[in-house]
Amino acid sequence: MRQFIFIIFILLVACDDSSDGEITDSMDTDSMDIDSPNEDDTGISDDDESDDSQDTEPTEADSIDTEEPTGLTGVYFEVESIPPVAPWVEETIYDDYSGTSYFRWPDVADNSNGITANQDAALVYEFSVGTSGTYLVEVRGRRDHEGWCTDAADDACNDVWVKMDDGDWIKKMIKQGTWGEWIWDGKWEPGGSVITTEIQLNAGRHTYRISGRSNGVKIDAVRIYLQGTIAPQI
Ligand SMILES: [Ca+2]
Ligand SMILES: [Ca+2]
Repeated sequence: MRQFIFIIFILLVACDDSSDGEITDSMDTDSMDIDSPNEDDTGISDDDESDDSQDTEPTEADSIDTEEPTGLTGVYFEVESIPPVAPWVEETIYDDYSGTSYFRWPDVADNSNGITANQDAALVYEFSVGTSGTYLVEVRGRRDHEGWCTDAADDACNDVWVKMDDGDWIKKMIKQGTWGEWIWDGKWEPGGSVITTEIQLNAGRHTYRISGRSNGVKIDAVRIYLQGTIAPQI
């Protein structure tokens, strides 16, 4: 009987060992399962790092956009994006202007042609393009039969002075045969010939200046865009 009980005891101990082994195996399995989630965590962590780097990249891109807009081929800006320089006057009398207002060059010239010869009232506009090439420069403006221009000739009351970067001041017209309506005019007169304004610009920052020439001329907005592309809108 004692031998039988001892054998049962031995069997019970053997079963416990087996049970411990199963638990140990199970723990090993759990341990592997834990390792596996850890690896997944590492993967998630990588994803997080990836997200972080993605978060960083747009910031760097924004920085690039600010300094040198990659690929940008056109800009549109309102003349009133900067304060008027005297004697330029900011007005909203004639509607259908772009943006919030326009600038008028008042009747300051007292010569027979109503022309200001110097360019000391320059409006200075900074802009950037991201593509080097030939650009068209157009100014939106108008002239009206009023004040000094009431009985002015058809080629009067329509000119401003413009200057790109370190170039010369050049007479630019806002005319196209019209009175009393807003128009886009891309013509200027370098060297005595009226031609389309085509300027070679490198990618980067540039400065465009406008000063008054003709009594009564009004300017509203400017668009500068790569030749062969669609003119930028408001
Ligand atoms: Ca003229
Ligand atoms: Ca405007």
